[in-house]
Amino acid sequence: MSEAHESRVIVGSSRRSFLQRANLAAIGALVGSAVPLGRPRLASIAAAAPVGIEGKDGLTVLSERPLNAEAPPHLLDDEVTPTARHFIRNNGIVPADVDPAAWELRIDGLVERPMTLRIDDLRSRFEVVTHRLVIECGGNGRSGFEPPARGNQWTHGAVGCAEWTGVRLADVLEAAGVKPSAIYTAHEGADRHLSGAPGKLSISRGMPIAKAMDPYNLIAFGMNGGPLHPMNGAPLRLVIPGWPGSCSQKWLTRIWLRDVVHDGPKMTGSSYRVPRYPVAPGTSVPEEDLEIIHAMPVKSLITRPRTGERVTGRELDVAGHAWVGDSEVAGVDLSIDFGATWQRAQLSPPHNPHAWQRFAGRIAFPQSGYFEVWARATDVAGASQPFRAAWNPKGYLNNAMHHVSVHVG
Ligand SMILES: Nc1nc2c(c(=O)[nH]1)N[C@H]1C(S)=C(S)[C@@H](COP(=O)(O)O)O[C@H]1N2
Ligand SMILES: [Mo]
Repeated sequence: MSEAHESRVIVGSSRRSFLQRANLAAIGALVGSAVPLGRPRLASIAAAAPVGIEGKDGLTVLSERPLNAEAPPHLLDDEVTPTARHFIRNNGIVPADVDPAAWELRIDGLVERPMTLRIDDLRSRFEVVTHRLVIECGGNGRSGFEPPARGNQWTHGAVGCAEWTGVRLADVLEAAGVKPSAIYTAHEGADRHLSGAPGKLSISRGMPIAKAMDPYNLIAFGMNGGPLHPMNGAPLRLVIPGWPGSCSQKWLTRIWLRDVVHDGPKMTGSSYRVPRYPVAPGTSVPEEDLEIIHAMPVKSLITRPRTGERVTGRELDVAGHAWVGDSEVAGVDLSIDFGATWQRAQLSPPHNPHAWQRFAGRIAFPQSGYFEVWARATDVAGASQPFRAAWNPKGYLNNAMHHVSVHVG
């Protein structure tokens, strides 16, 4: 897919706009009341008054209501994704006037000891830990599918690896006492449905108990040493690395344990579900033939150089990150001849399980001219990124190889 891929609205803290001048707590209300805008309209607004989001910098806005924004690859070069560059994926109306001291999380359903916890209770009753964890939207890369799938047309940037601070979900579930009959979690947050209907959830997803007990899942109240950004779920969220970002409920208010596969909004139908068998592009697949996405596939992103760059001399340093659902990346290879030959890049181990891994390589070009640098990650089980990912009706799991183009000489 082309990096030039349209210049949508760029948001930056250096630019002034009504959202930037607005009080943070009021952003949700403002975003919620914004009129739905199509892309042509966004473009014209960009010329007049660029949309800004306080505390975010350089993100490309895909939609304003709900607010969805991603980072271009070259802004994701940091090993720890700065809060300002972590993508935003909202389904509903962001809660306004959030009071962290009064925030309550309810743990109920099939537990021995249902409980309501404030953030202070989480801090005092459980061990507080900090991990670097990848959150990737299940629809990241959707814009690369043909025929196109409906939904946010994410390119490559609906992914980030921030440093999250909180308590282990597993510790809290153990304290509540998971009953043997529980098989699935169900998550609820305080954002309202876009329709504004009271009590209607915009999204409520869950996961099997085995995944819920992953010691790296966090109930997080901190991000990169500070509080959560309001758009990333302040004051409290789940971080469930390795699985579709939708499992990581923001503005978390409730974890409900169930004896059935959770059937909340965005768990059923075509949401976060893919065909059980290979289908031809454009096929309409019956709902009963779709299955819930679990771990995300192996993937990598070239964050240096920025695509389109001019290379002086014949050598180029290439760098980026690689990650994979519940496993580890074993190698990253680079190609400048469209996959005819590959050279191995250096790959760092993850800082902790579920963190992305840095790769770096030096390319020597045989001559001047136009080149594409392609990257391909392979996980420890031997699965590699494909040139093209299997088409599916909602455009999930696009882990096709990323590339940047460069002009040498
Ligand atoms: N309450 C709530 N939680 C949510 C969402 C949402 O709309 N509401 N979006 C989900 C989806 S689809 C993704 S990919 C991640 C994105 O997290 P981020 O916005 O912090 O990047 O949040 C998830 N948690
Ligand atoms: Mo998502």
